Amino acid sequence: MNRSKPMTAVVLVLTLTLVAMSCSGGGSEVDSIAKERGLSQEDIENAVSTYTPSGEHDPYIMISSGGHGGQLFVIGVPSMRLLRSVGVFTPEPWQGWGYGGEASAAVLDAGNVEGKEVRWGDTHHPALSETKGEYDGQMVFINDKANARMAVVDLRDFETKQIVKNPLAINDHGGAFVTPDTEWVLEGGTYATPLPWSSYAPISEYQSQYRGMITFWKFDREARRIIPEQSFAMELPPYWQDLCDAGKLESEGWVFCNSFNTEMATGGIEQGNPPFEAGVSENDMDYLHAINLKKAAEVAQTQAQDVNGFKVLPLSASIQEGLLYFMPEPKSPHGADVTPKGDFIVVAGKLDPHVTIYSFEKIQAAIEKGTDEKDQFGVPVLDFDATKEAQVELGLGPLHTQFDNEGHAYTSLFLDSAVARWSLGGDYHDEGWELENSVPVQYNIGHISTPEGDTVSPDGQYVVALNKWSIDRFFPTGPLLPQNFQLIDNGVSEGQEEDMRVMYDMPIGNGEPHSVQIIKADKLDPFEIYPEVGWDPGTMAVNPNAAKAGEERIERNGNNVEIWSTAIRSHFNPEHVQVQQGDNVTWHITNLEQSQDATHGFSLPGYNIQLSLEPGEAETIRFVADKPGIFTWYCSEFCSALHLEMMGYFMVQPPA
Ligand code: K7E
Ligand code: CUA
Repeated sequence: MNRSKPMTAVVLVLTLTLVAMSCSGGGSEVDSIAKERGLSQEDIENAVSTYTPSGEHDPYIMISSGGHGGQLFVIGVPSMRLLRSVGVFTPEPWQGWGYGGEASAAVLDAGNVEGKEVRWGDTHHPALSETKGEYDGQMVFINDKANARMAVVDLRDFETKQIVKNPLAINDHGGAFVTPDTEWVLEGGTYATPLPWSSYAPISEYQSQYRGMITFWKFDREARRIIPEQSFAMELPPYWQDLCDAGKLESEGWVFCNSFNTEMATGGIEQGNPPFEAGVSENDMDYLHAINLKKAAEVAQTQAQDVNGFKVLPLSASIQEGLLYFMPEPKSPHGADVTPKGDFIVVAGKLDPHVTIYSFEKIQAAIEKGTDEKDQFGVPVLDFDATKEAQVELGLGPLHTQFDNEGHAYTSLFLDSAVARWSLGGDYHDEGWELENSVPVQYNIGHISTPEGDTVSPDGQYVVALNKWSIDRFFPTGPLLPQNFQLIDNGVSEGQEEDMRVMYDMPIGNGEPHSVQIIKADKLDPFEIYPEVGWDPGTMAVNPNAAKAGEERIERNGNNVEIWSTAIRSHFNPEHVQVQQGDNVTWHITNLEQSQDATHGFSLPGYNIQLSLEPGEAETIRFVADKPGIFTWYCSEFCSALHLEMMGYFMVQPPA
């Protein structure tokens, strides 16, 4: 619930009283600081509402995509302090992610695309794992739009444990989204290609050869891994499926996806064809896809076909079995967001100033009733008016919608650079479907997020606007500028509805986040140190072959050299490693530390090796000592007063 709100209010009142008191008393420090810095009363309120004293933790944690930086960010709310980044698709040296350690190499290699190393990703939509439609704080999933991959991150150590490459698609956008108990992780495609994309077909055969798809990755909660063999995809018409959302409560078992380019435009501006931007926006309506996932999972058991080693339900089977229905939706929509009770789907059309709200009950009734209308692929099209519940005019360029605990929805308005607050009808809010308030943001907002805002029980108080352009907000760091996350007070408290106000700007200077989710901090229970010394984060278990204290050694077997090393403040053991040029080196290193934050680095210059060994962690590196010379390795994490002394000599002797 809204626990910190009254507290914030109390602090605010106290401070303002202090300011007022001291003003009358001849000028307080707060007053004079504010005056000196040119801060308004509202600035002071905002500062007091977001300032988080040293040692205080934020009540919410925001998990942010890192855009084409290929990472995740972990940010405290309301302080908007960046706590860490998480290497996902992109190597990241601080975390030793992708710089020699076997565990990270295995994860990154699993994301290779048909044998090609791909070492970046375009992360769009993080999805926290859910239990009964509530974030459970166990995992987060994130898609790579560029290469159609899905990553699995464990929130016990905030490290990436798995990357799976979609064998059908070369790009995705409708992911990651999870079903209410995280049995399935959704990955919808975007730009249609032949299925799989690696089977060539000329673009002149677009309508017959190119297809869309949505993939349902099976998640195994015990193993904390996606199981590709139990996953399946649905073949879809070659419209560009965009964002999806999983049904919940009332609509659990269903999935809803937007699409655009139902025109099936194929571009070719250089041949005098309309450019994609025009060609895909000709029709007034595109199709909202409603998919019966529960039934599809059953049908896939018997009717799926093998495509590139992956189970795919042919479109004909989905039509035959009643797994797929379309509803017209205002053209070029973007977000499809299911309301907290699962009773409505909110669709925002980039080119339409309204949000359109569909009723799950009406959709079911329309399916029951049946329809003669079909698209050109034979997919039944339900009647727009029969399935629509309401439309609310919000402003220009509505994209994404999130919810609060008092029956409101918040929608980002890209073209208006604003956030709109509106009331939900049904039994959410007495006002019915109505625009209440909007606040300008700086600038060009994309996604939007509220605390637990897409779960079955959203919190309130905050809205975070993810702005694409920051323009004049910060010092200009050359022509490339950061994105701007803005923290907004939603203006709603226990039935009182006031104006929203922007409280804080947070520049994001690394990648372009698309979407975030905000979880209550007390739902997370991360390790302080790894549970046992010799821990392999790849398997989340002790590695029986990890180096142990007192058993450090170097063993040679022909030209294979195996080293068991330990690290503890402030030395490695051993400190000399002598090999012959051409030797195969296998090096196990364990950080023996048992105190929080006592991380050691292991950097071996010239060999592109850099590990981050958190307390208890064990890593293994394998390489060929192909370059002769004297290589000084050292601990790259400033761990102690004698940190510079924490080093060793790796001596590679050339043949005589
Ligand atoms: Cu940028 Cu969700 Cu990929 Cu909208 S998406 S903004
Ligand atoms: Cu260990 Cu620096």
